[in-house]
Amino acid sequence: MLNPEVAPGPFTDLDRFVFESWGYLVIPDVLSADEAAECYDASQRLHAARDREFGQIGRGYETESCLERLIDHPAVLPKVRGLFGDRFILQASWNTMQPAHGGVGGWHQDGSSAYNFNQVGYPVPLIQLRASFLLTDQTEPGTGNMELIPGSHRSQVPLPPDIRTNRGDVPIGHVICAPIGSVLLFHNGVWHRTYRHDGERDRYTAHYVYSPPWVRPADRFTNSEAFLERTTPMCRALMGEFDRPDAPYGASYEPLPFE
Ligand SMILES: O=C(O)CCC(=O)C(=O)O
Repeated sequence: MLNPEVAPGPFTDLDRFVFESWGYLVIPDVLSADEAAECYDASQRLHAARDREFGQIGRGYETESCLERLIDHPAVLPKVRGLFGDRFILQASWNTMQPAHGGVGGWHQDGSSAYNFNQVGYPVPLIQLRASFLLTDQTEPGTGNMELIPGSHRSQVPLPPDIRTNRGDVPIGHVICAPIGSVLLFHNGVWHRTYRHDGERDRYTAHYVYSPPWVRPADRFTNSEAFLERTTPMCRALMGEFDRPDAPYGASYEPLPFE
């Protein structure tokens, strides 16, 4: 199926049109196969102490430098900047494992159980922009792909409850087929799920979620002091370490240190 594919780097007017129309972009060739393999090994270490079942681990960037480098990847960050402007944070980082022969996940929009984003207004506002780095090859369906419903961030009605309950198929479900090292960038309002994984090798995906700076981080209550001290100025700022972030009128957030 057609992919909303765009080039890495600068966020063009056409990228914006594609994102607004579909709710997501696919950026190929962000990581080399070697870089993706390094991140795959790091992901295995992160999940090593868990049972071998679907699960997500946060804060991998604190211990794994190859995952830290993805926080401000030059192929992706200009797209985030194009959508959010000069002030945003890394709201969370989730490293997801889907075991070999894992089934489909549940359909959902990203959001919150407390005053969910769709209560804030229509269309559902962009509050969590997720960059998903594919650490395995997903050029074929049934390889633990993500499945998204194009344009569904603009739907005035929710996905029918029976489809959600029985994890049913949707005729316009788009199983993202993309090579290892590609990035899927998507709007929180897009209905999506984990697609089935028929392969023999566990699948890992590294997700980075960006938000306006007034959103509370989800993978941490506080930042690790040790991490802040040793990381780059850009990553430090992305962890939400702004000067006077709670000064009145919201105008006091420092812009990120773009060169
Ligand atoms: O399968 C995955 O890696 C992503 C799961 C998902 O849809 C989510 O975390 O919102």
